[in-house]
Amino acid sequence: MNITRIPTAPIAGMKPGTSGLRKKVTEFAQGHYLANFVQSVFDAVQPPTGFGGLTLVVGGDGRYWNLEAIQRVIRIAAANGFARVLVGQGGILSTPAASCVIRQHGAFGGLILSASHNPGGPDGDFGIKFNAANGGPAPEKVTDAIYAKTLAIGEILTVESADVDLGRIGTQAVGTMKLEVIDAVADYVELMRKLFDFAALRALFAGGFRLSFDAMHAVTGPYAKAIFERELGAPSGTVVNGTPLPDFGGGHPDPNLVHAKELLDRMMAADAPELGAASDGDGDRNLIIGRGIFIPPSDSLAMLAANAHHAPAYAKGIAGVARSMPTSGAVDRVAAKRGVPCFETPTGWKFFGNLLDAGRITLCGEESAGTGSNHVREKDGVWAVLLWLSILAARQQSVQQIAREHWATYGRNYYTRHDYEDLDTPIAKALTQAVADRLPTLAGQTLAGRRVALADDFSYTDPVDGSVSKNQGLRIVFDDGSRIVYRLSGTGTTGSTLRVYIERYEGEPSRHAQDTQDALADLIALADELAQIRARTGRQQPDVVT
Ligand code: VG1
Ligand code: CO
Repeated sequence: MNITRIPTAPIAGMKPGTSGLRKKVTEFAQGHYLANFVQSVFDAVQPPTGFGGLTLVVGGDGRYWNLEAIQRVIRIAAANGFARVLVGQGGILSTPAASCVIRQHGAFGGLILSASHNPGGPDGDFGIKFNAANGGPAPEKVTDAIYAKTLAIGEILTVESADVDLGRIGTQAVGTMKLEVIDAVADYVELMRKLFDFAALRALFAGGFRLSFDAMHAVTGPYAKAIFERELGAPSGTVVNGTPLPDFGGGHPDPNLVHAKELLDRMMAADAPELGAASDGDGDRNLIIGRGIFIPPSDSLAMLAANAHHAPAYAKGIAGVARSMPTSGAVDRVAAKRGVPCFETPTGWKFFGNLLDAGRITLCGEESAGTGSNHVREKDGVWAVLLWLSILAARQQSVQQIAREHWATYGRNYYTRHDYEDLDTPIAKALTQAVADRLPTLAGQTLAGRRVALADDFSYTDPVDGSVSKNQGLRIVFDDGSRIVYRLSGTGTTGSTLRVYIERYEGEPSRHAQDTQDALADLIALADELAQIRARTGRQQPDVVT
């Protein structure tokens, strides 16, 4: 095999502490930008004995430039000595499916090509990240090592070879490396069959139950069609926008109430289906809407935790749960009642990995519409819908009834997230710095009629390996459990995005009927006042309210 050594210079742009690289396609397509990152990953993770005998999994969400990027990754993997690369047919693997394939095939790790919920197309975003042998995003010590390599890289190894045929299932050779194109959905469907009672779900659909699943022209289409329509017998048309398109049909594959408005409107109509759901670009997020009722992701996590035993995989109960710090405390109340531990981690799925690997938790989730379990090491959109379906099948109640009963039992965590997108980075940084500077003076003060119990910059010590992650979000916690949290997004590609998370607990069911924004009005006003958001950014309101 002829290995070509291409001299290169360090690249800028990987944010330390993030699991990969997310940039405009135009940036990725320039010169050796992608190759630099891929080589940096291999330099950082290479075992002392090299990659001989090891398997790498590669797949993406089908966005613009996916196929080109995969061809390049394959050549670099061959030159770096991998024995085998597994690629999903057509270059497709949803993020949870990639996690599943890595685990199922005992791979060394995988490269996932996706910018998740960010828009695609020639002017859109692209991304790549490395997942380890457990199927999960690389932990911080690995991403730190990758980052260090991106600053020091001098050479890329690649081979000169023709493009492989990604449409044909089977084995091809790239130099001395075996390239296997695999069915992109088969392993994943097999895993779902083990976790859920497909016969019971088939019976649910046979009884006339209606689901509307919006794949948002992104990667979950093939998975959703295979599972909901073919395996479970839901009528065709259950999956809408089900063909992955390179530009996601010009849309923004982010399953929130703004970008999944079509689904929201369908679910609020008089003849709405029983359950509505949507997933994002790479298939790891989920939006859940029952007929006439939106279920906030933090509540969905709590409801799934409270009802998981209705699915065979979780019938024996759950070991524990975890949520990211800005996620509402709804799941904490379920854990307390069940007598299982609840962990509070920083934002990002990689922080759940150790807890899942150690068997300390079974379910976990984030307010950003990510829910998952120990079945893979990524959040999983289709899985969340299957768990909801299992619960609806077992309880024979509507989503509304389940939600109302849940809130009556556990109380309700009113919760909202306000996003201010594409702010000038210096303005966003100055704003959070000013809040950080004020935090020490806030403890003990009374604001909006509540006493501040805690005001700090969240820092996390991993209970499994003791590693410490600092600066994970500014939080102001009141003695009644209400909270205001400020964080800057780590996944945006233009300017800075400020996220403000606001929460209040209401234990009294008779006061549960309120609109969320009304229920939180005084805290929303306080959040603006404390950070001077309108004054500093010039924005009169957030771009996205969830
Ligand atoms: C966002 C979400 C976070 C999620 C991350 C990756 O990060 O808030 O909860 O883990 O996206 O999700 P940030 O830093 O922009 O707030 V995905 O669907 O892009 O893999
Ligand atoms: Co995603």
